[in-house]
Amino acid sequence: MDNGPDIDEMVKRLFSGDRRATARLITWVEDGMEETHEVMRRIYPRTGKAFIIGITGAGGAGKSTLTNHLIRKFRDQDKIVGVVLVDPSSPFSGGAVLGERIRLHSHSQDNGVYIRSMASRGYLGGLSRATYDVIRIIEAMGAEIVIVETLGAGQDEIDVIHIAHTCLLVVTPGMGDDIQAMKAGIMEIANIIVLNKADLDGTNACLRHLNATLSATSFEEGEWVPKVIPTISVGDKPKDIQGMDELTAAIKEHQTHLQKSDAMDQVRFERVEHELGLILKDELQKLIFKGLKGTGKKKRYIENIIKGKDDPYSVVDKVLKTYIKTKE
Ligand SMILES: Nc1nc2c(ncn2[C@@H]2O[C@H](COP(=O)(O)OP(=O)(O)OP(=O)(O)O)[C@@H](O)[C@H]2O)c(=O)[nH]1
Ligand SMILES: [Mg+2]
Repeated sequence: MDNGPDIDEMVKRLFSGDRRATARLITWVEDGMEETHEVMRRIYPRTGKAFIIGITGAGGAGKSTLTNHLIRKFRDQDKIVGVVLVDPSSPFSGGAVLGERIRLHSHSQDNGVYIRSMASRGYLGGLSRATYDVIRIIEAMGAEIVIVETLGAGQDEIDVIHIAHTCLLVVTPGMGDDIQAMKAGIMEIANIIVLNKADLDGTNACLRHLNATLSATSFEEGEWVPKVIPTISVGDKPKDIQGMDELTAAIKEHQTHLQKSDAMDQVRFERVEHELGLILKDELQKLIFKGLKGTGKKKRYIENIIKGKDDPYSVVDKVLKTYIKTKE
């Protein structure tokens, strides 16, 4: 009798929006289970259609608090929402005001929200292959919107832009120097710059600075000009919360802009391009290590590198030449 996991059953449950099946499948992916290949193959045709919002920024900028507000906005529109938190530096606690509501959401009372955090950065800080798979699983579960929260700003490369259709960069007042430093990259990262914590000192100066940076940048005809949206995401009373309507309107506007241009196809292309590269790298490595198994070669390679007789680059060259016949 085959006691392996029942892929048919799991995929069926996933398609029906079953949260426990979703959670289980994500764990399979994170554990690198063999079965995930078959799962991904089967669910793939049902994925790729959700609208993906990336939300990035420094630790503690307010990404999760803003995500809470966005979840509520999208739930008000009856959209099924998935949230993936990559390497959160603090738990997704929910803002003070919305805490209760979100706790409710994340505790399976509302089948319309699925939140998952994952400690899964690839090498070089890029989003790992598992992130792509997890997003696809959540899409297959039925999510129409997927919010991906990643830590980081001002880094050379923020991979979330390759996954997300709309990318929010969250900054806070007092980040003036940081913003200065990332001036060049900021337009490439952010479709919308959220100036969160607009209740704090320095907000106006920061706004002026951001707008000046934008005005000093030239945009081509028809090109999207990043929007700056000030927000206050926490407060004692609901009316203390500000900028959420403007933020959702800006997201909608960017989505419309993408749909009018060919940018939507461009994002789709880049996402698949990255995904393909990641899977290829992974599988190639697995294949080669499998081939070396039992030969003692892997151990020898490592020892030689440690002894200084060889280096990883030469070893990889050698291994590739031996195991892969390239058509020259
Ligand atoms: N004053 C003020 N505090 C805020 C605002 N938004 C969020 N905060 C607070 O900032 C802290 C960090 O908020 P989070 O939403 O956890 O920030 P984050 O960017 O998700 O943080 P990490 O996931 O740890 O990187 C919390 O204590 C929030 O209550 C705001 O608009 N104003
Ligand atoms: Mg967070």
